[in-house]
Amino acid sequence: MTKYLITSALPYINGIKHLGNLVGSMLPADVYARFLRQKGEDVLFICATDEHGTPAELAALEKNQDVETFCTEQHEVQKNIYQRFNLSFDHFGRSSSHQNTELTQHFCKKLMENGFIEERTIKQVYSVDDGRFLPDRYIVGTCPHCGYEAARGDQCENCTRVLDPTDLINPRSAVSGSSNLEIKDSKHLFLKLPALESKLSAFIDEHEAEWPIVVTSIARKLLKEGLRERCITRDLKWGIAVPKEGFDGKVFYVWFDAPIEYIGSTAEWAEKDPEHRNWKEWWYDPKDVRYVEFMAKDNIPFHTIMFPATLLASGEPWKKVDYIKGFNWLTFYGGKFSTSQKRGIFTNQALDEFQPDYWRYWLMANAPENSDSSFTFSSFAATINKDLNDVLGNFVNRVLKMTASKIGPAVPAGGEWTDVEKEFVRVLQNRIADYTKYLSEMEFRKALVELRAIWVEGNNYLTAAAPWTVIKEAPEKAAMILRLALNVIRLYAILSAPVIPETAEKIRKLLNLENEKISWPEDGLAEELKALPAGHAFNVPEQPLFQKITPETVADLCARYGGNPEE
Ligand code: B3M
Ligand code: ZN
Repeated sequence: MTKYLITSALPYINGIKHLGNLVGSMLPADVYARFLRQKGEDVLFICATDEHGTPAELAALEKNQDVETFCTEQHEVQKNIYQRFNLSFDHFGRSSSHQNTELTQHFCKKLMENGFIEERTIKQVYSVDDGRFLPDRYIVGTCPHCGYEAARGDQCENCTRVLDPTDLINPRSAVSGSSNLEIKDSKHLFLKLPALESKLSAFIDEHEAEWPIVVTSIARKLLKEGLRERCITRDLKWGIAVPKEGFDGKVFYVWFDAPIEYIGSTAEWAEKDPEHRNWKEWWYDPKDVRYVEFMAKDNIPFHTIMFPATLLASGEPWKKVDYIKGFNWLTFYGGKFSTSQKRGIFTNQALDEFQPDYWRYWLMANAPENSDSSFTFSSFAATINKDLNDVLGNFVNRVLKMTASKIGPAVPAGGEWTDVEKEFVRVLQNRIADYTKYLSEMEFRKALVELRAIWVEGNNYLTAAAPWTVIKEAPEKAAMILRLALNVIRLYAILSAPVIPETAEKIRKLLNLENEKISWPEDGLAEELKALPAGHAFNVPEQPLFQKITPETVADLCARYGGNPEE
């Protein structure tokens, strides 16, 4: 049997992520993992915080914390948010773990042994007063183009021009403000990507037909431009030490160790539980693992070139990705989400406003799969009100309340299905087949259109069958209709669970089905729709599953988060 290894791009530690980060990797990965688990597949779903690099150091500095404390705290903050979104990671690790340290150093040694690493001396800016080398963005000065006084060594924030630290007028250290800077020689390790070009090209060829265009086009473009040696070490204190003589005080470049943390996090998962001690079965020469990665498009170069290069160059049989699901951008009213400009809505804020399933549903229905998509509060409210409230919520409430009031709070017996029921079940069966196919293919927008249509079919059936009228003349028949409708509610909980797991759980509680195994309906839907036997007790909802979002709320959200109620 195939096992599924699923990884989501690792959220960077420097701050709380926005909705775009969530929908670009972690959330769709979760929907896919949940779907496969329900289908009975063996799934391992791995994520972690990406903790090294300059931005982590800078963020810690800003908070007046040492970077290790900062990362420990921020890891917990992010982990907690993802738990509240019900992201079902098997493990949410940390790239600063000892496992990742050992693995990263192991890979470096293998790459050196196999001749894929070259040592070079390069010129770096050294701050005498800080006693350290400064990466480009740690150097500030006056922009030669626009005169902005706080331009960074890599880019001027004011005129957006890309800069070299030596372009800056009056350069000084962003750490201390000192202008006592020197240019010094520094030794670094370079990964010889050109020597791996043909192997990488063959690796992309192998997957070209299957992978999304957004993924292969980026990889192809890089290969066409020609690969260059890439520096994989940095003059920083925070990071994984370089296991080589003469490299004291240097660490690996964050993008070298971050993808290795997919493996590292799996090793962390194993450490938690002796039952997982054979974790290498997922990664080292596995025979039966399908490995799927989720990420936004800016991460694609690292996952199609850099990480496979590391694995290939090791000469060891590490598992390489089988499928990459890449995403475009989610925008906020067509523009960028921005922390500094307080534009957009961040994951913690989102949870303070509404239950997680509202977000999960809107984000998956509007996932930026084939192009960018734009978040607006009006669109959000419209979708929640129509799809969740009017369609799903209404069906569940209506059926439970009507049955309880007209017959009683247990599944009624009733007679045989008529042709109307048989036709309804046939239509559902077809839609479920499509929904299942789209989820398997990770075509999430199409899948959600189908899920909604499945809910709509239930409402249509109920309207056509009209049990509230039928009950007067033919109580047996009305009972049959409601028994089927109650079973449809159970089915909806199963089918909706990958996308809106908390709602699915609420519905299952209403049906007293908390402990039922929620396996995916395969063929034989007719049987599935008889699962709830006559006499099975249910509960009447005390309040509706969802609450409508009013125009006033939309206006208020827009005022607080910077949106436009007219859009
Ligand atoms: N940390 C994503 C980012 O912050 C980056 C992903 C690493 S995946 C190995 O852009
Ligand atoms: Zn400028």
